[in-house]
Amino acid sequence: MKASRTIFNLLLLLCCFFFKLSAQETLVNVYGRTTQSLNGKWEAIIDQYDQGRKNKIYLNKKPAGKTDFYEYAFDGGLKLNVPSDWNSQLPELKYYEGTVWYARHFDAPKTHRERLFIYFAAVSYRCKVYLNGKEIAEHEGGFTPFQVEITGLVKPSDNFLALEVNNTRTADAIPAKSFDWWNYGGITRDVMLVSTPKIFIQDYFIQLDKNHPDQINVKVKVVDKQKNVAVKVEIPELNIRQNLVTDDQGIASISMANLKKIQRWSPASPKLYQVLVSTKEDRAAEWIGFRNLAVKGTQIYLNEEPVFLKSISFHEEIPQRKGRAFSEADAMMLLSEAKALGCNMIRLAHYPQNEYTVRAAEKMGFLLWEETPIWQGIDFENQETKKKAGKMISEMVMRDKNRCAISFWGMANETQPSAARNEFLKYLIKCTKDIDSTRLITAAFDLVRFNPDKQRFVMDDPFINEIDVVAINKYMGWYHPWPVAPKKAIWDVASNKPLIISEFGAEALYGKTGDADVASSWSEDYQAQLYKDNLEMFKNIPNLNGISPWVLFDFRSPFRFHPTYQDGWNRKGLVSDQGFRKKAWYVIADYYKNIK
Ligand code: GCB
Repeated sequence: MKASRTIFNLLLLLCCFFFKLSAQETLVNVYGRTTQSLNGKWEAIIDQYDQGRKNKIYLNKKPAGKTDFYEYAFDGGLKLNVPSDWNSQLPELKYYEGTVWYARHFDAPKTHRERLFIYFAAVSYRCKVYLNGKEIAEHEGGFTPFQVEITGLVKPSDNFLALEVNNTRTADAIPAKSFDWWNYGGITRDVMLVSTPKIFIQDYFIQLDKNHPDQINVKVKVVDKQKNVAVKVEIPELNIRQNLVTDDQGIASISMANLKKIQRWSPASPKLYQVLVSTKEDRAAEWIGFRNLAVKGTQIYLNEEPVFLKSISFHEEIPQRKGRAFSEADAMMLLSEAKALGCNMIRLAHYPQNEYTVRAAEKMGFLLWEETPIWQGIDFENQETKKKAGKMISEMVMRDKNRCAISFWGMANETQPSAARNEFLKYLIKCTKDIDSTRLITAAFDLVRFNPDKQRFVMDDPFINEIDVVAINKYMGWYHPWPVAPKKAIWDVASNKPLIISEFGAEALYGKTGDADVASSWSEDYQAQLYKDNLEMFKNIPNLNGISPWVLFDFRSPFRFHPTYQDGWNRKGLVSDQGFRKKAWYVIADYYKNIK
């Protein structure tokens, strides 16, 4: 036993040596595992000129003799909260874009569990991870999780973990050089140690069959392609207990048909079932909902009923704190305001938000649209960027594929037609469908224009043929003057598919009153009138399946220069940065209450 353990550790060490730079496939449902939090106060060094790596500050050397010295020390310096962005923690860091080093010590006492991982729920934007003086992983992408195995690298006590985190905007990144939200940097989500047995449950995908409302499909994957592993799947409330065995890919799957008593999840009744997946040594427990979602013609159906999507968007930001949202309490703050508005859906803009938000939204009965930051300005010609985008979308889909609330995978926001764009987005659809082919694929476009000859809004983008639901961002009355009265604004856009208005709105400074005309831009009255006008126009969109006003809360954005009305904020919120509801909030609340 002891010898095999030593060989195993040696092999792992070798693997770590050869593959040291790539983070590994993440465990599904990390919050349902045996974990130890590494959140808290971390030591930090601001490295504006990127000198830390050259000076090997991750070695954390201490001077030995009296004449010995190092030009750095983590102890006794700056401390930053993890999780949190750095920008909101220190006035000097508000606009900071560059490198910050984070470090902490931790103990990893031996448990009966054999393998140990460090899991990062998100680090923005790129980072290198060093453990006990060695670089062990790197990751790019600020909104998806990654993990690295540290079995064999870790000591029982006093391990030194350092992260080199950098949030410099670059043309090849995702998002790219500029984007309409704050470029928060830092270890913005949970960090934890995850311990598992040697052979553990890596992943599972459990959901209702797309076409059969009485069939649950289960696919479980154990690590390292271990075959002949006995896997048990239980859903006690449905009296389901299935014993499976893994094949030579380490996969065990089953379709359980004729299940008569499944109560399906819906926004009105967000029923979740406890699901237990176990092997002899490992066990993952969680709550999963079952529902059917489909498109027929121009209509979206939820559990065979037509559904109108009463959606809203928000960024992963707590406006009052001027920082990233990162906790369950934060998720509740954002979601309860959406609930009060009467929404049944949330477009999580413009990147995968933390798992607390996704899971709480599911419990509260929100359908979800999730997307990666393929926002305006992505370099579609760059093959490296394309690879990164594929990895990013795979990380998102891997993490959230068991959440029945997720209804739409968003491929992109406001992209312009080109051969390179089409190829890039088709690749993203493929990456998505390779993991999950059951959700509806969508993308938000802004190309809709008014054709004066036809007296109609039209759109030409052949890419809409690749997706299930077409989403349109259109700022009538704000960025675009009305070509005709709202009542006469007829739409002939993607007329053979379901259409969602995925953004519309106007900026208003809370408390600014004025007439509801152009002269009163920035006023709550103007914003409210613009909402009424748009709602009027929406009556003329025959294939309309839902709307998602932009946006629930005012949010921080370097795009917004007006000193009086914006002051570094995008003021399109229905709720102000201080949490006050603007007049337009009531227009939408009323619409959502009364729409059939
Ligand atoms: C858009 C973008 C969104 C912006 C918004 C605006 O079309 O999708 O990210 O924040 O417009 O306020 O201009």
